Amino acid sequence: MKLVFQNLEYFRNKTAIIDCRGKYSYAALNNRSEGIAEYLLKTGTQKGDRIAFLISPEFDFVATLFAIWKLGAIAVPLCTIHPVDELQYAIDDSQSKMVVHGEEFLGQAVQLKAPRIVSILDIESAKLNTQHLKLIPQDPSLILYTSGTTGKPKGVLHTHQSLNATIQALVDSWHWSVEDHILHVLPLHHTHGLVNKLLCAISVGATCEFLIKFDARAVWNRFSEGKMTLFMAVPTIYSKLIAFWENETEGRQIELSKGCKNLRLMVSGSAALPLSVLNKWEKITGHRLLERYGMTEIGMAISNSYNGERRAGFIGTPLPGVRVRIADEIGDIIETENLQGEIQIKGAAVFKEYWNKLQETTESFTKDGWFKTGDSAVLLNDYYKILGRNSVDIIKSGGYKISALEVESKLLDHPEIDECAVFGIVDEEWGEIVASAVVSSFNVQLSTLQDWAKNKIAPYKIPRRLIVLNELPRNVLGKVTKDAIKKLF
Ligand code: MLC
Ligand code: AMP
Repeated sequence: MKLVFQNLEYFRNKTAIIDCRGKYSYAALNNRSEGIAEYLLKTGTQKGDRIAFLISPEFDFVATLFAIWKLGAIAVPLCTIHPVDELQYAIDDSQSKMVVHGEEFLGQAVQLKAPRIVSILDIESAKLNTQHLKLIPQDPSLILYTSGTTGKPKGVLHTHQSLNATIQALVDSWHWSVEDHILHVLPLHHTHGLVNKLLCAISVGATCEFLIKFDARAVWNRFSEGKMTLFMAVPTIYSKLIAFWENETEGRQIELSKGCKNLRLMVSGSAALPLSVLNKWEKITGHRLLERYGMTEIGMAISNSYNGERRAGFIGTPLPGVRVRIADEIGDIIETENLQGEIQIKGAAVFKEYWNKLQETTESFTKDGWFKTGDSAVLLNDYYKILGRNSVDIIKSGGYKISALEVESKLLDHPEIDECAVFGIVDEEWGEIVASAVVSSFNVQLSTLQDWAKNKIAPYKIPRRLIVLNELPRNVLGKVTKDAIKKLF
């Protein structure tokens, strides 16, 4: 099995990456990744070491990722909008030996602690002597941090083989080819941006064009140029694109809509796609969005059809190589359609373990080896439909997964907050937004809380709504009843 970074020379003259600085061929990508690998090797990197990197979505991000993989080391891509505390947590938890950073992150880099911290600009290109490096598909490749129900984020460890399983399933099911050109607007420390968009593109010799940050006008402009064949995003992005289109003049709307004609596929995932967005997007662009379902731990699992039915409100049928079942509250398998239960997954794309968390890993699987997603669904006429999540402590906002418990523990550091409860409330644009109820003898205000939280909490985790209560409602066991508080909003 050829791994994604082992095929670069095969496509050597094709354009691999376009970023804000220019265009780079597959040969240039291979050379740069060898240069970075040589530096990592000289500075003592060994197989299995973790290397963290804080680089914007651009050519050097991809070259660094492949350099790490060429040495059999484990890549830990960091979130470019996380405050220093959250970056440090990922570096410490993964026991990374080195942090490689882009020049724009120097401010963060000087505050970080790691055995070695290096700017990507200080790494010169050189030829790598790779002969003696042995890599097998079962070797660990990547740690992605994900929020869970237990507070602090967990490192999801994938192997080359598990990543490859998702890549192969998507390449086959969505007909990826060397002719494809994808517009990339998502962060690269999550599965959606990293695997579904970047790695699928590179695996087939396609072109991946990065926007450094999502911007509705820039996306519409790129569509209008007519070169893109593929687009993938979270539902919030489609909402924002629709809002932009609606604010344009009629003439301009016609032009923008026309620009989408050359695309062959537009995909939505990472959160539920509202029917209003599906319908408006189809009306505006003529594209019926293909909705699919996945998770950091399982890669992509379920998808609507490329050529066949894309059923509104449903996530589709299992992707090749993925086994799906639904289990009830006591773990019994539900065989009949239309009965709600938890989605459980088996297959080659499932992760290896939570990094250094044996107990959490064991608890996340059933005794017979199925991963318990925590998502609730039904099967109806062969298509799966997501109905919600088992835990009120997980929030999905704009495609980001947020742990309510993690936010609560940070808010409790605020000097004016005595008690707090954090939860998601439904929002048309963001799917959910973070809300909090607090007990505060000082009657804390939302704006002062938000100012205080900046630089302490990632921006998308900061509460957007606040209610001050005399006490938090609790059930007979003393547990805060978040569903009761939600009704107050
Ligand atoms: C930004 N903001 C958010 C937010 N993103 N608030 C809540 N939730 C979010 N997701 C806030 C900012 O803090 C800021 O607040 C204001 O919104 C505008 O910020 P912005 O940076 O200009 O927003 P924008 O660039 O429009 O970002 C929106 C977005 C981004 C949708 C592009 O959130 C995003 O990239 N989401 C994708 C996440 C993702 O890739 N998930 C995949 C996980 S993998 P203020 O107060 O300062 O104005 C996975 C598996 C699978 O789920 O199945 O794919
Ligand atoms: P993450 O843990 O960030 O990888 O997010 C994975 C979660 O996103 C899943 O467990 C689901 O809750 C949610 N998700 C992904 N795709 C969809 C979808 N199409 N519909 C509803 N929820 C989704």
